[in-house]
Amino acid sequence: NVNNYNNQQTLLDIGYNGDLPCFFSNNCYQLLTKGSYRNIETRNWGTEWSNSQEEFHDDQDWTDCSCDDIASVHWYVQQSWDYFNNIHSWNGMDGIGSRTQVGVTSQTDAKYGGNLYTIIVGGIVRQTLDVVAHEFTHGVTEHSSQLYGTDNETGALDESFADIFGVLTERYVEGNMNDWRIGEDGNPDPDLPVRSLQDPNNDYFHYPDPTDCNNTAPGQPDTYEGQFWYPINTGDNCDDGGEHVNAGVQNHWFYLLAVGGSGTNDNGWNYNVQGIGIDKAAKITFYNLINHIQGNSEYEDARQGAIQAAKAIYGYCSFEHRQTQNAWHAVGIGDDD
Ligand SMILES: [Ca+2]
Ligand SMILES: [Ca+2]
Ligand SMILES: [Ca+2]
Ligand SMILES: [Ca+2]
Ligand SMILES: [Zn+2]
Repeated sequence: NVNNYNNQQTLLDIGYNGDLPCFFSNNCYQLLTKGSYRNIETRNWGTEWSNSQEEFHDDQDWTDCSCDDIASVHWYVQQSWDYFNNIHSWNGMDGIGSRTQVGVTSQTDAKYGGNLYTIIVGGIVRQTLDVVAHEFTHGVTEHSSQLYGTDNETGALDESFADIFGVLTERYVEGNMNDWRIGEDGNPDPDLPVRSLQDPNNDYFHYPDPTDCNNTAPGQPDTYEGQFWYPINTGDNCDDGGEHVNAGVQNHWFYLLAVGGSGTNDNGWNYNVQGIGIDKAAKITFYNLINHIQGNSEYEDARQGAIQAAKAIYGYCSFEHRQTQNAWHAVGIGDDD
């Protein structure tokens, strides 16, 4: 696993002199980070936080023991915290630095546990940086916009913000954008989901088909109500109204806004987006999440909020404003500029 803490020695050498900085008391280090802004505790998950076991080690080099995996997860959450704090001045999940609790389990799983600020992750294939950062972002969406726990189009926006900031956190750590996928470092397990912001229609999606949980969905849409769009509120579903499926629309909007692209979408609309760069696209996306998105927002609201964000940050009729509008047009929502 190339993203394991054990194999991140170069990065750690730069940032932490080879050590994972942790809380120290009674001659023991604990997977608890209470620095000037990070506030994270990681435990071996039981059935709930109160019966989960704390993890201790005799020094700050956690690579020489079976605690390597749990230490890696703790480090990923530190990186997620740092990304939001250092790039967006957002401290922790709620912006005011409340404790994030991380439970590491032997089950293959990755989820955000709701209003207890808890991430639960397990199985080496899910213990990867972008997946952990995705779950951390659910904590941010819950406490900033009340998005977490919603379904249908609103749930799709929640999943999309988590995918976008998951990918951006991995980029923040690696220093450049190597990959627009999320979940790829846990593979080659063929049953686990991998989503691509660049190419949502790809064949490595591996998510249950909302209309038939025994089958795998063929891919995600890159166009609103286009190919692979899950028709919300029709029939059975096993994905809260196709929220992981329909996330592809905003995911691809972000990609096009960042790097640009031209072509014809599933509606037959011609589009031409000039990329404004990943950093500016991230700034617009975060501003939208914090200031405009609400617990009942749908795709049209996400479009309007992003355009408002681009105008607020870069000015009316700025290049960034126009490309934000063009990128939504490209994914099938609204006119171009
Ligand atoms: Ca050691
Ligand atoms: Ca949901
Ligand atoms: Ca990735
Ligand atoms: Ca990767
Ligand atoms: Zn999610």
